[in-house]
Amino acid sequence: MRVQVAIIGSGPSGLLLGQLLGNAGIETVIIDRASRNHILDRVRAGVLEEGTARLMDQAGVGARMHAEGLPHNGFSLAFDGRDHRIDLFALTGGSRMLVYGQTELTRDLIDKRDADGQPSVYEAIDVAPHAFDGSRPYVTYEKNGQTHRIDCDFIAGCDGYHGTCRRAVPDSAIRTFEKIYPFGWLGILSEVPPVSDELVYANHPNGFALCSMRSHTRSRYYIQCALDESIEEWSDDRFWSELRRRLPVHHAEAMVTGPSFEKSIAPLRSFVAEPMRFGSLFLVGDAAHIVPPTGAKGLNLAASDVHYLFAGLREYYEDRSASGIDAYSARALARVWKAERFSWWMTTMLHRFPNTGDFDQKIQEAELDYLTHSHAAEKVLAENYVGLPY
Ligand code: RFL
Ligand code: PHB
Repeated sequence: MRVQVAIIGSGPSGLLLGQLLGNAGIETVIIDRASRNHILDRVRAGVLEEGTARLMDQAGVGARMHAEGLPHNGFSLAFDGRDHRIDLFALTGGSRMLVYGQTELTRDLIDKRDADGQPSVYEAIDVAPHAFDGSRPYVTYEKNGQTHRIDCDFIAGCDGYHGTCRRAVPDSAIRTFEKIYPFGWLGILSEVPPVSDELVYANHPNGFALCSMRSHTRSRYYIQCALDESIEEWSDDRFWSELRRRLPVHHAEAMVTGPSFEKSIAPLRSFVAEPMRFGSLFLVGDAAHIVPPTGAKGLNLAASDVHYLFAGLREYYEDRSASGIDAYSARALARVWKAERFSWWMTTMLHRFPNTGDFDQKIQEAELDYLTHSHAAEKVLAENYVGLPY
């Protein structure tokens, strides 16, 4: 088989890139090691920047997102028993976020790819990129006991943090930067109405908590937990009472609880690989960078990478110019590092760090106090939260 662009990974990065390229008449195949159902069942991000929503429109898959997504004009910072509203819309001169689950976005893209008859391979074993330092790269994988080879012009490594593409790059050609946080997020989904119309990010002596949602009837809640905790130790009752404890009283009293139908612990990490291009291999999304989820930036960064790479590849095929693909890594990384900074800052401001001394605790309190009393500081938060322009 031969295609112009072989895409490894059928998450949001690979699917969005595949759809944009397909619409522009550029042939792709998407190869993933997971099954279609596994990909469709994953629960992850929930909040889209306007730039991500625009890309979904550009890909021709925005209809359900606009019909079912919930526009959010602000969110709350809760600490010291009080709420402080960040009015994103007013502070940014008219930007808002859209609550629409990554699960739904992925489904829209997979359905469209199927409807367009574009090829995807699921449950592929030992997927590997080859010869990407030259002009004849190819991808191999095994399926049903047979080895397959796909020749291509370019390989898009959209295979997430644990993928194979970044690891295929020789150590001498790549530099990585990493920060591991000493806690994780325990998250649940429950079929109960959200405690508030907007998201609530809470800083409490017991640790961070986040009230998010997927719809008017489905809530997504998170609490900071230790890394060595196991899910089995967290009954639903224990989760609800700890979440309540970390919220201002009016939220705790208003909270509707019910059984959870998804419960998981995610570690928090900041990570960047540089550069994001190695010959004819491009790294996109989580394959190249990870942010802690506190700033809601992971999926949105994947989308801006896709925007830059799609623009470069289209220029290459339509105008016979390599300038866009040559600029891809630098353009993407400039935005990535600002989102890394913002996500680190939100994480540092809102979590309780084990073994923090009194000085650091006082600095955190001063940060929150400053933020909620300075219009300039609120504007900086809002500008970054809605996503820097691209
Ligand atoms: P993905 O989604 O990880 O998809 C990668 C795909 O590659 C496949 N794969 C392989 N295929 C072939 N061979 C291999 N060796 C392979 N290894 C892996 C996998 O099966 C998979 O299908 O990466 P992508 O597409 O770059 O998308 C990134 C986003 O998924 C991620 O950044 C977000 O989910 C992060 N994130 C959030 N981002 C936001 O923008 N807003 C949020 O509100 C938000 N909340 C979150 C989050 C991530 C979370 N977790 C669980 C880490 C909340 C949480 C709890
Ligand atoms: C989510 O709804 O899953 C979510 C929302 C905001 C975040 C992180 C996760 O910052």
